[in-house]
Amino acid sequence: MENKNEFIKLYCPGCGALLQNDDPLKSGFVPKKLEAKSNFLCQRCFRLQHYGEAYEDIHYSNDYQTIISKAKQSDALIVYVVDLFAFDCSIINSLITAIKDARVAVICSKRDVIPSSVKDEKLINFVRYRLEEVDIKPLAIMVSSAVNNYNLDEILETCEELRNGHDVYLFGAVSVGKSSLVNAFLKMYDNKTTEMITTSPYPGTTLNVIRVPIDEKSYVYDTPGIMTESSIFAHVDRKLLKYVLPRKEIKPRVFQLLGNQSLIVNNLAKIDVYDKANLIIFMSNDLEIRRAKLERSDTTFNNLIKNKQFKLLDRNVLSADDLQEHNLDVPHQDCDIVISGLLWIKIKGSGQKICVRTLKGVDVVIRECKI
Ligand SMILES: Nc1nc2c(ncn2[C@@H]2O[C@H](COP(=O)(O)OP(=O)(O)OP(=O)(O)O)[C@@H](O)[C@H]2O)c(=O)[nH]1
Ligand SMILES: [Mg+2]
Repeated sequence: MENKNEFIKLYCPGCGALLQNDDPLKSGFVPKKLEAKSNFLCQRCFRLQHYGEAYEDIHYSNDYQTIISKAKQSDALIVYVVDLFAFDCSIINSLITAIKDARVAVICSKRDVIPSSVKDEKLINFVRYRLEEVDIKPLAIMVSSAVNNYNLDEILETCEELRNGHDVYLFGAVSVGKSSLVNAFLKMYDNKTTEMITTSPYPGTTLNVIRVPIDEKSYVYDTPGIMTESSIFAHVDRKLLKYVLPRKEIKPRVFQLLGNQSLIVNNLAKIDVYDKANLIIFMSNDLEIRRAKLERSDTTFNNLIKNKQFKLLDRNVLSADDLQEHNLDVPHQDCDIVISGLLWIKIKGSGQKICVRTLKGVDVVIRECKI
C-alpha cells in the first residue's frame, strides 16, 4: 500500500533541480503545492522557457567527477560536446583527465555560426589535432548544429553503434549546447515528447543530471556544464551575453592595418597593432568594432564609452585602464589570436608584437589557425 507520508523526491524536467515549495531564491522552487505525481517545471525554467528571462546565478551542483565515475562504471558512451566557436573554452583539463580512459565520442556543436564556406573536414581536423595534444583520441568526431538539425541523423546512427546498448552521457563546458542537442534529438525522433530540457544563453542552465530514456533499458544523460573562469562567459553580464554569443553565421571582418593602429570591440577589448598587418576577425555579428590611431586609442576608447557611442557590454569597464594587458609575440607562421569566448583573429605570421587588452581574468592565447 502506498505510504502517503513518504518523502517524495520530484525533479524539474527542465533543469534537473530537486523541486521544492520553500525558498523562491533557491533552485527547484515551485509556487504551486507539490503532490505525488506533480510534473511541474520549476519557476526558473518556466520563466526561461516562456519569457527567456535572465536569471541571476543560481548555485548549482557541479560534481561532474562523480557523474563521470558513474558513467564509466556503467561502460557508457561519453559524448564530449565542444563548441566550434568558443572552442578554447571547451577544453577543460579536469574533464579531459577524467574521460581519457573512457569510450569517448566528440560532438562539435554550433556548426551554423561558422562560415559555411569552411569544410567540415577542416573543422574536424582542427578538433582532432587539439584533442591529440591533450591525449584524447575519440572514437568519432562529429560536427552538428542543433539550430538547423545539421548531421543529427548521422550522429544518432554513429552513437547508436558506439554505445552498443549502453547509456550515453553528454559532458562539456557551460553553454556549448548539450541540452539543445538532446532536445533536437527528442524533437526529431519522439514527437510524443512535450517536455523539453530548458536551454538558454545564460551559462549554468542545467542544474542537475537529467535522464531521458532511449529505449527500455538505456538512457541519455544531460549534465550541468562546467564553468571556466577564464572565458568571457564568466565575466559579461548575463543579460548582455546574447550580444557576445554568435547566433547567426559569422561574417568575418577583414582589416588591413598600416601599423600603429588599434581595433576596439565594444568596451570588451582593444587590440593594438604596431606593424603593418592583415587581420580577419571572427566574432558575433552583433559586436561593434572601431578603428583608432594607436597613440590616441585609449582616449578614443574612453570617449566611445563616455558618449555611449557603442553598446556597453560590461558595466565595470569605464576606461581602457579597466582592461588587462596581454603582450603577444606573433609567430612566423599564420595563427589565431584568441580572446576566450569572445573572438578569434586570424593573422599572417610575421613575428610581430601585438598587445591585446580585455576583461580581467579572460584568457588570451595564440593557437594554430582554426580555419
Ligand atoms: N547557433 C547555435 N546556437 C546554439 C546551438 N546549440 C545551442 N545553441 C545556443 O547556445 C546556448 C546554450 O545552449 P544550451 O543547450 O542551454 O547549452 P548547455 O550546454 O546545455 O548549457 P548548460 O546547461 O548551461 O551547461 C543557447 O542560447 C542555445 O540556443 C547551435 O547548434 N547553434
Ligand atoms: Mg544544459
